[in-house]
Amino acid sequence: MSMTTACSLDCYDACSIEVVDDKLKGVNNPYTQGFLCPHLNHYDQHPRIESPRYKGEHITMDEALQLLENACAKVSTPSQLLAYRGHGNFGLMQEVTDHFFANFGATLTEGSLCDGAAEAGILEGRGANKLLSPEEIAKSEVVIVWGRNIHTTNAHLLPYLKDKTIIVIDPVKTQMAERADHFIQIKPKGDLYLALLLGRFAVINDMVDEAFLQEHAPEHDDYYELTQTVRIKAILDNIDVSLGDIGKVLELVKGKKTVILAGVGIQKYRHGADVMRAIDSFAALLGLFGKEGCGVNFLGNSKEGLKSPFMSKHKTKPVTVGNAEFGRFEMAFIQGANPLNQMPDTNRVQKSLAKNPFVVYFGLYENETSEVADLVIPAKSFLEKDDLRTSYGHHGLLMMPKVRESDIGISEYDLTERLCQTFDIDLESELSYLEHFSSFAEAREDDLLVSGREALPYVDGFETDEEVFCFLEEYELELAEDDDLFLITVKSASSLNSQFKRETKVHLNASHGFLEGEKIKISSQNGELILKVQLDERLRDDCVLIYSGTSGVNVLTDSRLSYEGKNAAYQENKVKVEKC
Ligand SMILES: Nc1nc2c(c(=O)[nH]1)N[C@H]1C(S)=C(S)[C@@H](COP(=O)(O)OP(=O)(O)OC[C@H]3O[C@@H](n4cnc5c(=O)[nH]c(N)nc54)[C@H](O)[C@@H]3O)O[C@H]1N2
Ligand SMILES: Nc1nc2c(c(=O)[nH]1)N[C@H]1C(S)=C(S)[C@@H](COP(=O)(O)OP(=O)(O)OC[C@H]3O[C@@H](n4cnc5c(=O)[nH]c(N)nc54)[C@H](O)[C@@H]3O)O[C@H]1N2
Ligand code: SF4
Ligand SMILES: [Mo]
Repeated sequence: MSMTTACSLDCYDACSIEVVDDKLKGVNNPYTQGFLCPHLNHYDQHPRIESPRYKGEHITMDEALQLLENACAKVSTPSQLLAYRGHGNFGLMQEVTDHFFANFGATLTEGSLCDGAAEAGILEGRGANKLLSPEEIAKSEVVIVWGRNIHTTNAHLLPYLKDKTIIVIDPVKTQMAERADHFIQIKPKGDLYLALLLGRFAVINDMVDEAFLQEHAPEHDDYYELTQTVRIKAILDNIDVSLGDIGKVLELVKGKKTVILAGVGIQKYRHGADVMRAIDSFAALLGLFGKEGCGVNFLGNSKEGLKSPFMSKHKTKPVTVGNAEFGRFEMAFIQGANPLNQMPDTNRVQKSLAKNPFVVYFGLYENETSEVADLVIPAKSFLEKDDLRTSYGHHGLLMMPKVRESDIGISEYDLTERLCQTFDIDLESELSYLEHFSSFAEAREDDLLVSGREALPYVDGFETDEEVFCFLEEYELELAEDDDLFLITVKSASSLNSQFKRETKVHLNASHGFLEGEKIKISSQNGELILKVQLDERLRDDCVLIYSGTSGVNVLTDSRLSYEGKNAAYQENKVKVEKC
């Protein structure tokens, strides 16, 4: 028997899956093109948490739920319960737990560990974060891949990029950089200046779209003035970009349908919102918004056009997810997340979790967080419960019906239903929520899309207060001149953040004099860790790379958030390396 569902993982691609004789296969639709990635090809090989546990002892699910209810009932005031939800599963029904916690009066989180800085920049400039679909990207002639590692994180977009002129801007020589028509191996954190200078030279070279600017972006002269504050030679030397690079980019995009694919790499800094705005500003000068085959694609708002049936806000003030103080609460409910590995500043998180008297971990796999939790509740996997999802990479609305029975775990809906019954909170049937979300679907040939979205985003203008594009107006950025190394911490091919097969090494090139496999100490002002070396000639001399999910990586990062967007800023700290 065969059934169709969709991958639940936090990924641009949101693939459709055919389950044939219990095996997972990629569906041959426009997004999935018949293949899945290693995570899903080996999905069933990763050991699950099979039974609930309390203080290390196995217990029944009913006992676990009873303990959960007792703990909720015992907090001195509901806001003393922190509900911390990650995106281990991207399904829309995952948020049903927010409904209970918000009604109960618990403290929820706001902000992001992921894309919040650039999203804040997009909202300021464009008023709404609309995604540019693969179908539109396919109509472009030139693609600028800016801080995004498409072969690893977004492989199903590759067929849409065939035969295009490719420009890559990245400190790492990625697979896409290998095949690019032009590659700028920029110094990390240099993007704001590069974007400002591209804008300035686009004006000098008469490449701006006057008609577009007049109608949609009237403040362009002010922006041009802002770009003139950049001291060209000193800055280009600092960010390791040449005037030739700028000339080459402008020559390649001139008169061409151009798309910029920006990834989270550009915005892992406190000033991340400004970087995105400067990139958007360059695009606006060229008139790239609202035109066929043109635009700027970041992680789009996957919820655009949907209305949540769940209560997710309450008068209790939320805490920011990037620096949540677990220790300030009497209870923490952690769902679909591994904060002890993925949040910045692991040493702080560890101490903070240790101070919390009742930590609940609700997830699929054992990890750093499940290890310290008082109560561990296994979840059902996406194959074992009903859900549906949207994506930040395409407009699909994908059904995720249950395709397997399992005795392991509990679904988010069933757990919520039990809590709502106990605490007398209204909850509708699971089916009615599934139908609610399904009602936002519109049929295309053989798949479903979120209805009402513009196929060509911003074709009717922008959604800012003045309904025009708002250029970046000011910036402040000091570029350090020390000899410390930049920390690049990005996604690996074998893991999905901390799920599946994690990387274990520190990557650097041979110029530092270390040998392959040698153990070295990496330290930042925040902490230190020891890892084995993997020599990696894709890197600049001034960078080390440690993949997301590597045990201990976030000992090096700190809890300061982005200036806008309340986002974690994983690459703000520089590091030193030494023999140990
Ligand atoms: N295989 C796999 N796929 C994933 C994930 C995973 O863990 N594994 N995670 C998913 C998630 S949660 C997300 S948010 C997406 C993110 O996917 P991407 O947007 O691709 O993000 P990253 O892999 O973090 O980084 C992308 C690129 O930014 C570059 N970069 C780093 N610093 C800078 C800089 O200062 N300037 C510039 N120009 N570039 C820089 C890096 O070298 C890297 O090539 O991927 C999703 N897909
Ligand atoms: N150093 C460094 N740190 C990073 C990043 C980086 O690039 N570098 N990236 C950041 C980014 S972009 C992101 S998005 C975050 C991600 O951070 P997290 O959201 O914490 O991601 P994961 O570590 O993958 O943890 C996901 C958890 O979800 C659980 N899970 C999976 N499916 C289900 C389900 O159906 N139900 C329930 N209840 N649980 C489930 C799994 O057990 C897993 O432990 O990390 C951030 N942290
Ligand atoms: S993780 Fe991404 S690429 Fe892999 S199957 Fe899921 S949606 Fe597709
Ligand atoms: Mo993310």
